[in-house]
This record gives sequence, C-alpha cells and structure tokens, in this order.
Amino acid sequence: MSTVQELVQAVVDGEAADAVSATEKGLSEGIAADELLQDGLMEGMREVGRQFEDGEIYVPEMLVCAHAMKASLALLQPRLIETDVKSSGRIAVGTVEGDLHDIGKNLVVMMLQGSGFEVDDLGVDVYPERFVEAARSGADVIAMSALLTTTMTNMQRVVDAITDAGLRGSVRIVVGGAPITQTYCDEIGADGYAKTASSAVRMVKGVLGLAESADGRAATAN
Ligand code: B1M
Repeated sequence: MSTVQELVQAVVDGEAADAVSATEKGLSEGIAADELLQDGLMEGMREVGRQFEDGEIYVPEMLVCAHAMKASLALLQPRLIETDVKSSGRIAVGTVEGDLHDIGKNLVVMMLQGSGFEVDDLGVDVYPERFVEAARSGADVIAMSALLTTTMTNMQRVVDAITDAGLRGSVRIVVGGAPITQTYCDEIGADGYAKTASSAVRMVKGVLGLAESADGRAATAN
C-alpha cells in the first residue's frame, strides 16, 4: 500500500495516530503537502461520506474520522501556507447558520492567513446578523462556507441582510463548500466562488482587484 493510501485508510478507520504517522512518512518521502491533502485526507473523507450516506457508519464515527483528519492537517498546515505572498485586506470567514462543519472553513482561514490577510474567524453556525456586524466593522470580504444543501440557502439570507443594511457597495461576498457552485454563487449575487481552500486565496485576491481570480475568471466587483 502506498503512503497516500495508508493516509486514506487511517482517515477512513478514524485512527489519528496512524494518520499522523502516514503524514510524517509521506512528507519525509517528499510527497507534496497538497497531494497528501487532496489524495489522502480528502479522498478518505469522501469515502467516509459515502459510508455515512449508505448507512454503514453514523455521526459518532464520522466525528472520529474528522479528528484523524485534523491531526494530520496540523502537520500539513505550515507547508500548505504560502508565506512568500503578502497582500492586504480584512476577511471575515464563517460557516453559515445551522451548519457545524468547520474543517474546510478552517483550511480557508489558514490559507488566507498564510497569504497575509487579516482574518476574523467567525466560527460555525454564524447568523446573518453576525456577518452584517463584521461588514459594518470594516471587513473587506465576507467569506461563507456551507456543507449542507439545507444550509447553503442561508448564504442568500446573508447577501440580502448585507444589502438591506446598505453595506453591499462596501464589501465583497464570497462563497464555497462542497454543495456550492459558480452557478449558485451567481444566483445569490455573491462576488466570487472557489472550489478549494487554495483557490479561495486567488479568488479573494481577484475580487479585491489584487490579482486574477481562481480558474482565470475575471472577478466581478460591485
Ligand atoms: Co457531515 N455531512 N453532517 N459531518 N460530513 C456531509 C457534508 C455529507 C455530504 C455526508 C454524506 O451524507 N455523504 C452530508 C451532507 C448531505 C447534503 O447536505 N447533501 C452530511 C450530513 C447529512 C451531516 C448531518 C446532517 C448528519 C446528521 O446529523 N444526521 C450533520 C449536520 C450537522 C450540522 O452541521 N448541523 C453532520 C455532522 C457532521 C460531523 C459533525 C459528524 C462532521 C463534521 C466535523 C467538523 O467539521 N468539525 C461531519 C463530517 C466530517 C462530514 C464529511 C464526512 C466530511 C466533511 C469534511 O470535513 N470534508 C462530509 C462528507 C464529505 O464532504 N466527503 C459530510 C473535508 C473538508 C476539507 O472538505 O469541508 O468540503 P470541505 O472543504 C473543502 C471545499 O468544500 C472548500 O475547501 C475545502 C478543500 O480545499 N471549501 C471552501 C469549504 N468552504 C469553503 C469556503 C470558500 C472556498 C472554499 O470560500 C469562502
């Protein structure tokens, strides 16, 4: 079994110690941190999601798998961060109301911080009012994450609340998370969408006019 497959297996089995040792082994073999993340951890989590969907495992098991993923991520974190690029801007990041998934959101926070942004991590289950407060306090970008099809609709409520507060012209709104698409982003009137945490950095720079957005798309700014 390859080291990346060992990492997948450790996440699927919810074995944090094995995840840590496979991560250490992978890094010492010269495997890129991003490859360990995408092909190891994310692949493992995809399988965990499948097992949950098929009723083979339940929420407690899923939590144990998330713990194993987090243990590995702690090791990958310093290597995933781009430390050479400095940019400016204040970003408020949160998982929307009703949604407790924070692993992807934490990755986005980590990547943005590593790229020189000042990040206000609003946490999970963030109500529209809290996002409005962050926009009023001078955030340049409101970044929302959602993992559930039942909570992604709360992104629209945040866009509407920011518009109703008269702040839409002064803040950019960006979205991401497994069920989110560019089409959904356009539908709710957000300024940017990124599929992954690392492309979120390029996309945020794009909407702030600091660089091109993810996937080479010209970012629109209201
Ligand atoms: Co939940 N869960 N979960 N869960 N969970 C999913 C999302 C699910 C797809 C599993 C499944 O059925 N296959 C399913 C959603 C189905 C749907 O809505 N269509 C699901 C469900 C149903 C639930 C519950 C309702 C289960 C229940 O109670 N019956 C419940 C909901 C709780 C709630 O939020 N109110 C629940 C609970 C949980 C746990 C608490 C047990 C745990 C979360 C632990 C935690 O986050 N601290 C959990 C987990 C671990 C998962 C899976 C297995 C893994 C999620 C994850 O962390 N992935 C997940 C299945 C899956 O996704 N494979 C599942 C790794 C993470 C790095 O990826 O978050 O997608 P992700 O982030 C990515 C991108 O999406 C992107 O960047 C990251 C990669 O670079 N990204 C952004 C994320 N946010 C971004 C923001 C951006 C840009 C990019 O810009 C702002």
